Amino acid sequence: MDIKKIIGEANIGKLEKIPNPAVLDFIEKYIEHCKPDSVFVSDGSPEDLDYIRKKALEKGEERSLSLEGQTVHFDNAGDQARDKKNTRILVPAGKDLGASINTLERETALSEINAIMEGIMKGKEVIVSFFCLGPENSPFSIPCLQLTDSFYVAHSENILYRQGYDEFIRQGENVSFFKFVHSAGELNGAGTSKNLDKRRVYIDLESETVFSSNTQYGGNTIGLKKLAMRLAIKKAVKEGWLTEHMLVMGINGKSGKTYITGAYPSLCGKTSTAMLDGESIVGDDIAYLRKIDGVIKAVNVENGMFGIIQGINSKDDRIQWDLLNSPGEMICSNILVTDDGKTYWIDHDGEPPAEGVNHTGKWSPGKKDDKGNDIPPSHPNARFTVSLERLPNVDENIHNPAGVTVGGVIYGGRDSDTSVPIEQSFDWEHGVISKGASLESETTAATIGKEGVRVFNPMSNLDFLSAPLGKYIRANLEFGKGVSKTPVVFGANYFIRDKEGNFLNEKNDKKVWLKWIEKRINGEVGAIKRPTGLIPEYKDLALLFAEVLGIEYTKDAYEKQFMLRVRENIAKIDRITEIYSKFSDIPGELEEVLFAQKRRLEKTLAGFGEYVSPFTAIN
Ligand code: SPV
Ligand code: MN
Repeated sequence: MDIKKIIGEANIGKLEKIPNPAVLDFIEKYIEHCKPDSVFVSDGSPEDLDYIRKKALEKGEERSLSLEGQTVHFDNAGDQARDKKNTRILVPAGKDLGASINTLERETALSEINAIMEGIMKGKEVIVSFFCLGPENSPFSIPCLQLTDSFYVAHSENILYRQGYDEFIRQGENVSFFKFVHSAGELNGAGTSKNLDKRRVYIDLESETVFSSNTQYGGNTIGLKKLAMRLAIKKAVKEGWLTEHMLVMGINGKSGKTYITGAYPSLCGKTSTAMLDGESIVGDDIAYLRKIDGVIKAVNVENGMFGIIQGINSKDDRIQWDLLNSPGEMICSNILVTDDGKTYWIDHDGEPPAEGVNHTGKWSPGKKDDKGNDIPPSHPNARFTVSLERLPNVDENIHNPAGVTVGGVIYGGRDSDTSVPIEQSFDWEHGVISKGASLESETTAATIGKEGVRVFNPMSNLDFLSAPLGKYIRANLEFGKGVSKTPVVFGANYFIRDKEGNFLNEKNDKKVWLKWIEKRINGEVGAIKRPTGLIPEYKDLALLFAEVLGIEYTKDAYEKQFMLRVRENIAKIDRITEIYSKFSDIPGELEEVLFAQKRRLEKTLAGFGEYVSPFTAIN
């Protein structure tokens, strides 16, 4: 096989400009192995991006929608979310990363994935692209090389990431870079991955390469998203910085703009928080945090968003609604599309159309699955891919190579019965341990499996860990030390319910919580001390609800939302300590902090009972 001939002269010309020989070696190796019929090297120029856009349509991987620039892509009905089971971190024989991480012995895994990928691109064109994680030319930048035989994946990456061809040239000969090889594998008549039994996402930490096969769903295929995140967590823990499943945003207040980061598991309000109108968005999913000159700085690793299209309506999510209803480049996946290219999704305004097409094929209201359950109009994990530049509230520092200064950090979960909507922790250590490392969340449609099951999800990063949990927690604890101003840590929970199962908050209440956070960081309001942290005072929230949402916030609502649920909080600590007792390398501080919290709660239980109103002072 004459590799150079397959790559072709024009492509070779583009590759020769990159001074790092490892780039060409890698490309040649995997072309030889995966055997595509042809190759397209993108240097990120407008013409190259356009070629990829057009090919995605031509090949049927995307179809045009009625609004100019919008397309739809469908994944196989069995390929709608991240496949945790078949996503493995490769480790050398005998090495153990602990129970929380799905590993596979490296040599075995590499031979398995090599066999799966041998000749997998026959009959297809492979797209070679260069990207940069984080802003270019910055201490945060990580160059990336992607090979994929899916124009949908390459197109998505062109929307979601900063182009990196120039960064590869700039960084010269010895740059180390992340590498991704993806193939959708054989496609069925509908153009979706057919051999889902051979779906694999294998992360080789040693060579910083990720292999992804027989899948199209973005979370399994878009190399720079969760695949790179796993490589970056290992790198960060080793080098003393953080890779987090976090939004980055600015909150406006009397003191100007304060930047915060926020970690929430998938489908728990991260994107809708990052996009709140009146505030500004730097990023909605993945952040790198570094200590630079004693100051904690964060950047958005990405340049676009892969947001969930569920429950977006004109009332609750104005910015997202407007975006979805205006022309401009956007890929929607796994929504409902009518004959005339109109779109619909779960909890869209108005009634669903009489018929349309979704990831299950032809759809009309009442369509049932094999088990006789109603199939909703769109998949609950339907997504839209769009550049952040298109948002009216994109932050001016999104590409700042120095990042933004982090004033606060939020850890948020989906918790129906334990945590109050918003609470400040006593200090960094208390926050990292009792909010971050103790995060629990009910499972959602973002991963394959049952929904609504309470699972442990430290820092909302459990699915992506590639370093032992204890080392990762240690890295977080150390990160807050030796800085001139330690970020203030908060816990958030938008999903607290009453005994009857009714949500106690409206979707927009988070606007108020954020304003309160901003005021706490800047020392503008007081707080009430509880065994679990510091909660807002009624009077401050009443003012904020009136100011921000124009509504009256009743004492009754406050009392219900901020009621201390003592037994539930004790039970949570018991669950968490039980989980951590199974690990050998957990920092001792964890047990100390949680034990002290349990003692405070037990004392409260003895003195005040199981449910304590926020109007009751606890000394
Ligand atoms: C998530 O599930 O956390 C996402 C989407 O942000 S995915 O790309 O699937 O990871
Ligand atoms: Mn995510």
